[in-house]
Amino acid sequence: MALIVSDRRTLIVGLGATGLSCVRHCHALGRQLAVADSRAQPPGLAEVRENWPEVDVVTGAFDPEWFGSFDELIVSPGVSLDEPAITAAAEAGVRISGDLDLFREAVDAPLVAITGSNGKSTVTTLLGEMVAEAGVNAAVGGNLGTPALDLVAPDVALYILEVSSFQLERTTDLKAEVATVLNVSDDHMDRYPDRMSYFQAKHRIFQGARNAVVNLDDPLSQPLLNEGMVPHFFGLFRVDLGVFSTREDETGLWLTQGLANLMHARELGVAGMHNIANVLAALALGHAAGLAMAPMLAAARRFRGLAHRSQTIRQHDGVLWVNDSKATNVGATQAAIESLAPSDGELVLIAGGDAKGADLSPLVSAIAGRVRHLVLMGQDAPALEEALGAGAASTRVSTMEEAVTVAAGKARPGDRVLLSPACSSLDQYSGYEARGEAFVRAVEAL
Ligand code: UMA
Ligand code: ADP
Repeated sequence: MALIVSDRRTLIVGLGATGLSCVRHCHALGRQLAVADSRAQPPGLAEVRENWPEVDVVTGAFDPEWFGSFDELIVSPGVSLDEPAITAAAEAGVRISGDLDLFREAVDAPLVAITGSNGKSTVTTLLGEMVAEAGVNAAVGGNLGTPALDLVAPDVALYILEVSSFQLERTTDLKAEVATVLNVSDDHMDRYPDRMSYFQAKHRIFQGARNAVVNLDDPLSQPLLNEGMVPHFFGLFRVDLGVFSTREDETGLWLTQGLANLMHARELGVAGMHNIANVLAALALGHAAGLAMAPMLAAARRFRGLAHRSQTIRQHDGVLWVNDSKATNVGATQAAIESLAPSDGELVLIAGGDAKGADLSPLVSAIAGRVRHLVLMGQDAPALEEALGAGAASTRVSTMEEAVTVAAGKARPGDRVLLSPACSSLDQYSGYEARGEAFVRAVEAL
């Protein structure tokens, strides 16, 4: 990368993983930099002090006057664009952007961009495995974990990025080779004034895209087609020319492309119709990106799913224990309950945490007749109890150990106990992984 010293003054807002990647990148571009973070000890502070001691890092309350003195703010996804210092800067003419705009300026290789309310990480990871199997040098990351800018390298032939609505709302023109909104259901209602704003943020993924992968089962995933954007389709039980779909015959359930059978669903290492939809999405994305079918199917057969997503932990005293800690919204929990297909109250559901302002009512029909007992924890346990209490008996608990003990007491042989919180974990844990690990530890100790 050429070092061109620039007099453009850039403020990087937020010093977590994204902020650090932006500092590294902008420093290499020779930009004049400063960093702001509202926490006293942001996670990336030591690394900046050590590697780039000349970069000013200001912690504590955001100062509108100082923010307004820059040419550009690069704002981390966790920082709301409604922060008064940011809105004031925008009104004063300061350019507001995020790491994906920097990424777009830095790379020429094609990009597959994946968003949606649920299934992003699963589809992004599976597509990464398909591409690796096809022998293409791809870089895989984004909201999945490794910030987009940390993936940039000259020999990368294809970028595959999971992108969040927070990233997209501050991205102008992603110009993806292939873009998709996998599905849309309520999430992050604490960050958006209404559903439409969340939906619109997600649809920014299609700006400048050449190919769109569309979920026929979710009208909200369908882009208002840009001129020249080529659509590719997937959907369950929607066999049609060109569509990645499923059909059932006397031998079982098939994954299909157009009118042809591709593989039996039972060859997959992931369970549940939502995961079959995820595999179809990955096939459609890979196809739109020009991958051959054989390596994609080989990778799909090998894929065993990700930890904390409907992951079977153990069978104990005839009860199956399942960790779905990554279910941080209502749609994910609905999918997990449906994929376990409980009947006649065979399920004990552990849920709760921070519901992020979501409408919990879709869970009422999901639990009806399926849930023997609800174990509720975290900040929004009372709200869950109010929304769902009529559908199943419930117990409120304060720790995961207690939740597992209560669930073990309520479950009968043949039952399943599912941790699928429908809520973010941040009221009690550092993240969904820590919550899932606490569950696994408690289940293993039974
Ligand atoms: N910060 C402030 N003020 C605020 C909020 C945050 O100063 O009001 C600072 C924090 O003090 C911290 C920094 O911003 O120092 C954190 O930045 P961040 O919250 O943007 O998080 P990063 O570490 O940069 O991680 C982000 C994504 N996090 C969020 O979007 C909240 C990560 O997704 C992503 O993996 C990473 O970039 C790399 O791209 C996580 C996530 O939870 C997994 N995403 C949400 C989701 O999946 O639902 C969207
Ligand atoms: P994301 O990255 O969008 O959060 P993940 O692949 O990590 O998605 O899965 C998160 C949760 O969403 C899982 O716990 C699972 O129960 C649920 N899930 C996965 N795929 C789907 C889907 N296609 N539709 C609905 N829920 C899903």
